Amino acid sequence: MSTYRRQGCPNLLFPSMIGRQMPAGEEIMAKVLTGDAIEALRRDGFHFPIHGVSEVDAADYRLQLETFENENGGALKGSHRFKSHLLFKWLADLVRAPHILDAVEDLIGPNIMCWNTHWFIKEANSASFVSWHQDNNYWGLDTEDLVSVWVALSPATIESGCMRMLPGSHLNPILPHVDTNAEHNMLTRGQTIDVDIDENLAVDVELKTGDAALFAYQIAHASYPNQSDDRRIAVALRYIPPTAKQMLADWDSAALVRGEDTHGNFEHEPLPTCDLDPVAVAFHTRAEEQQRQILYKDTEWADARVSTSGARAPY
Ligand SMILES: O=C(O)CCC(=O)C(=O)O
Repeated sequence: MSTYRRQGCPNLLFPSMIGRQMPAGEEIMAKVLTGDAIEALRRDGFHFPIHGVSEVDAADYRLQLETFENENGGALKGSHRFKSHLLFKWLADLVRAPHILDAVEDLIGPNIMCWNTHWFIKEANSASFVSWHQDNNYWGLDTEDLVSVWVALSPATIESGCMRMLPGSHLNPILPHVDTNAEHNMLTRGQTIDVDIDENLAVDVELKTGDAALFAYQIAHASYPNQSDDRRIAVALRYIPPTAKQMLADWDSAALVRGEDTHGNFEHEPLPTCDLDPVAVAFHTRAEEQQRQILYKDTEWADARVSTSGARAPY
């Protein structure tokens, strides 16, 4: 436990802390994050490392992932890279792990929904990269309180193409983005911030296997190709408070992982009882299709993976 004294800070990163009715100057008990960590998240928009999973568990999860890949035609394909906590039991358990939820609770309060899980896998010596972007530019969620917990299942180093973050960029309004659809860009539309980023100010988020980084919905971040001989494997867990709303679709879903759903804005996702549990897989098919429609809204792939002109969506 640590205590955190709230400063008279008008630019609150996580407004739910106001919802916790913490009068200015009073102390709250944080469950796991130190005051410095919370302050870093507010000031910089990210904090790392925190404990994600043990090295033994990281190796086991990697084995389970790679076994699934080997049995299903190779590297995890697009539809399996989103909302995978509905497919894999170990991931359903990880998004509910008390030590991770304690950290998220310190930031957004006791009612927590897991909205998504995203895989970011860069093959060894591959050209895959992630352009500079802000997640709140395209996920459609009306909240400033989304917290990402990015868990490294292999080393994230400068050589392997770790994330880079621009401190304080979460305090800006959404910056203009363009869709580049660039080859090797891991983002669905190659979304790229359309203003110059001063790379000298960026911080490399290097993580050991099993460690995790916390970051804000609005932070500008990117990553470069993997020049190492191992795969760079990460899964990002996305948490929201129930006050969040989906603005780009009439329907969206999330798993209630702690506390209560005070607003009913998301259909609750089932907890899989095993890998590829048929009930959860059926839910995943619906939820992942909705994700696709949100991500490709206003493009030729808004309605189907293959457009009327015959072009296949990148994912
Ligand atoms: O894994 C990466 O390199 C980028 C991750 C990312 O963009 C995200 O988690 O939002």
